[in-house]
Amino acid sequence: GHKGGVLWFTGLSGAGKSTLATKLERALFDRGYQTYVLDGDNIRFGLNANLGFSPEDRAENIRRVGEVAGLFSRAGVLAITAFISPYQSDRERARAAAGDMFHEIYIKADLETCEQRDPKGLYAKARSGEIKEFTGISAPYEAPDSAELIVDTSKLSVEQALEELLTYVEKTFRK
Ligand code: GGZ
Repeated sequence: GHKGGVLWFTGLSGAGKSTLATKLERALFDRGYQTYVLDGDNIRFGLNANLGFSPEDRAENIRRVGEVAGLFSRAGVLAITAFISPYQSDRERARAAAGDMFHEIYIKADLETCEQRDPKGLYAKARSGEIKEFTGISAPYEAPDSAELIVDTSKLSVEQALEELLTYVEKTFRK
């Protein structure tokens, strides 16, 4: 079996958080893990549909996600969260809400890399001013200083990044 817990991904838009969360979930399912991915697609359109991207709204977004992830964790599920979560203080509060078994994972890619990828054209819109308060362009990103794991997606392939994550999960949550 495995322990419940929270894999808290943080990083810029385009760093690979959702991609890796989804692939990791699939790989862990094949290894008998119970997981649940929380990301913008299932949270920002539902539970957090009333929130935008001001610092206050991001704080509330992350606060709620931290609470929900904590519920999954205490139910024995491995929650994988994929939010930019740009503020250190919000991540620390999520850590406190989720209890021990909270593991902060920095999905790291520099701004230049993310902006070149720009899969949804959001960086271009942020540069032109069409999107305000965009993380990395017109809103801050505070890189973690005590992440349990750093996965550098500007240097690793998706497969290599996934391998690092799988190794970490098996080492940390297998029992
Ligand atoms: C950052 C934004 C913004 C602004 C819309 N700033 O790469 P995506 O598109 O698919 O994922 C990003 C997502 C970020 O939502 P989070 O809930 O993860 O943010 S936070 O943790 O800061 O609350 C991006 C899109 O929403 N998006 N506007 N202004 N990202």
